[in-house]
Amino acid sequence: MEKKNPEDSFQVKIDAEEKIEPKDWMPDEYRRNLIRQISQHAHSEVIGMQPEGNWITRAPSLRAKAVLLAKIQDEGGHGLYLYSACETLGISRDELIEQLHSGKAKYSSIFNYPTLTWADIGAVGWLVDGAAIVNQVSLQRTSYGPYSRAMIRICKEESFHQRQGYEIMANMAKGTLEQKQMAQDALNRWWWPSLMMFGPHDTESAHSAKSMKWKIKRESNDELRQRFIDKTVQQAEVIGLSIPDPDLQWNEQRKHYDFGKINWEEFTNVLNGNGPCNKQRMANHIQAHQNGAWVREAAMAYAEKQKNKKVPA
Ligand code: BYC
Repeated sequence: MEKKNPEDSFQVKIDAEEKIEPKDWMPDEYRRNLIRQISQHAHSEVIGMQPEGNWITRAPSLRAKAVLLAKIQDEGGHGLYLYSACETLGISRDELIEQLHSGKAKYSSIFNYPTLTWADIGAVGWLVDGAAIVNQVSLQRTSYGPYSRAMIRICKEESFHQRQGYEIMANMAKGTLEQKQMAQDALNRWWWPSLMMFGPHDTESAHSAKSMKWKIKRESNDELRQRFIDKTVQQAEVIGLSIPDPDLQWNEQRKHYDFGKINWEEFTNVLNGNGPCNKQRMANHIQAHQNGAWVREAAMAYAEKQKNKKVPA
């Protein structure tokens, strides 16, 4: 009988919706692509703590502060699940961090924008976590087992994050005129960068074809972006804010909103390190990593000591 080549058997498994687990055979390119995407995702979760952390000391009430603290801690936790999922592919945490610091690995463009007012915390939760959920619900069905399982847990927490952001925006929108203006201003500044989170249009997306074939990605950048827009326009209407897009219009034929042109030049600029906060975000991460060196050394020394401990007979 003719022997099947491993690539074919791999694709049969993928097509049958079986999960790929760490010890299973996988094409090198599948492994590389997953490391790229999962690590970018992990780095985004951790770098994403910075714009929100900026407001912990200035939260307008004890309740708001407790909620924000809990949310930011969750994001750190998401980073940890994702780094662990990524490590199952045979790369170490040190290498992943090194790739981030050297600029080889990306993190989401969205976290290179500043959080200027408290309303920005609302906009980040509502729009950024809202966009993240749309993407991540789809990724719960990704073909790689550890990534898919991490996503299931992350999605549960992200829906709380989205709601806390929407609550801030809703309260500000029904507050004083000045508060409503702050909420609208935050929406104006975060709307377009949130649409960029889904990546380039499908026709320009370098990795989509392979990622869809291998079911790393289950839906395309444009499909997910459209779903996010359709959901969010209605949410803005409910709280009386307007989406900053004069071309936004319901298309009865498509049963979707049509929307204006995304500024891809701005996106490329941010990806190339020239967004408003790229340098600051990276400098903070490098500094925090250096400051934590003694913690990693102590943890390693403790682990070593435990390993060498004699178990009493
Ligand atoms: N920012 O071929 P494409 C979160 C890069 S939410 C930066 O379409 P792919 C959080 C892309 O990496 C955010 N880079 O790529 C939320 C590629 O460059 P490389 C994180 C981007 O992978 C709230 C090139 O452009 N979520 O963490 O098929 C609070 C061509 O793109 C971006 C995830 O990462 C971008 N926006 O599709 C706290 C979700 N878009 O790598 C935290 C998982 C594209 O060849 N990731 N690029 O140098 C994904 O679903 C996919 O990676 C993407 C892009 C949809 C983002």
